[in-house]
Amino acid sequence: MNNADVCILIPTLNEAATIGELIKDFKKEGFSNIFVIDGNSRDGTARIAEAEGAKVVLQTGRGKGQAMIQAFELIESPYVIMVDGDGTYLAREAPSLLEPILEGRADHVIGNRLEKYSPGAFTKLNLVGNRLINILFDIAYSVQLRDILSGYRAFTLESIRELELNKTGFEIETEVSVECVLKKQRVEEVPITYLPRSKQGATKLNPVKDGIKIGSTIYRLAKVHNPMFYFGIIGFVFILAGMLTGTYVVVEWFSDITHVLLSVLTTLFIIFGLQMFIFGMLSDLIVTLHRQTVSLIQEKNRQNK
Ligand SMILES: Nc1nc2c(ncn2[C@@H]2O[C@H](COP(=O)(O)OP(=O)(O)OP(=O)(O)O)[C@@H](O)[C@H]2O)c(=O)[nH]1
Ligand SMILES: [Mg+2]
Repeated sequence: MNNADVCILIPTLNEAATIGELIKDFKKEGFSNIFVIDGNSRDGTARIAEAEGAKVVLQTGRGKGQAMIQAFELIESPYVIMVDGDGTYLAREAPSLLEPILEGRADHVIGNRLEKYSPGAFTKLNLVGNRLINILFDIAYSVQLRDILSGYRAFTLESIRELELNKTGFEIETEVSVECVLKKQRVEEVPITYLPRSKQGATKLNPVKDGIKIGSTIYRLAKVHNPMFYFGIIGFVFILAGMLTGTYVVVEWFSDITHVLLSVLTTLFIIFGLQMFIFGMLSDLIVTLHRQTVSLIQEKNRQNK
């Protein structure tokens, strides 16, 4: 493998403070095939990147996800390293991300930030949010990944093109991780350094708003993979509501007060909740049978090759 076969893909939105240095660092490591997909930055990011010798393309839509999806269509190199442009990742760690792919062990490598991050790299809220999101992901997909939201990854062009990606914002990393699981790609994690964002460049991420969007993406995408989880949560919420109203009705009944309407509501809550569990079980059965059929077809296709 030649380093020219590796495309360093950097999405940027107003990262003038760090983009020049980042490109220089990758060049020092011997990577000169650098592709910046810029979100029409107003601080001269594109100009700086071009002056440093990167290929710069302006994204046609909005959001990090749209930029990534556009870039995946334009890249021609067989290997891709994706890295944020805010100077929080180290170029010299790129070879360790590539290693599992070049050795044929993995299709997709995630740089795990959560093992050796610098003080101040994560705010408390971001750290808690990250952990919660990874736990939710593990429960929904039964895959132990530590850092699905990492912005430093390596993959083959072939494997990324296989994924069905639609998310335009910061949910893109979640969607990539989910799709890797659904497409049965071999995903590996490698510990990396994570540095604090430079003071000059503002974050584009809103931890609460984007955190909720990311959480709901994991949940909604789980419908086809783990329907018991998807419907089970709805069922649980309704049964819990039914238990609360039911307890209130019974307690009041002991004091000779009867709540007819609330009793009806309680029954509806519990029946609806139980129905959700049954939906979950049936969907689970369908998904399992479907999976068996698909793997049988795949096996037959392999035998025919
Ligand atoms: N092209 C493009 N890039 C974007 C857009 N939004 C963010 N980015 C880039 O995506 C990368 C990640 O964004 P950040 O704001 O650093 O998000 P984060 O790393 O999750 O959050 P912080 O911890 O605050 O840095 C950076 O290089 C941004 O410049 C966008 O709309 N378009
Ligand atoms: Mg960042």
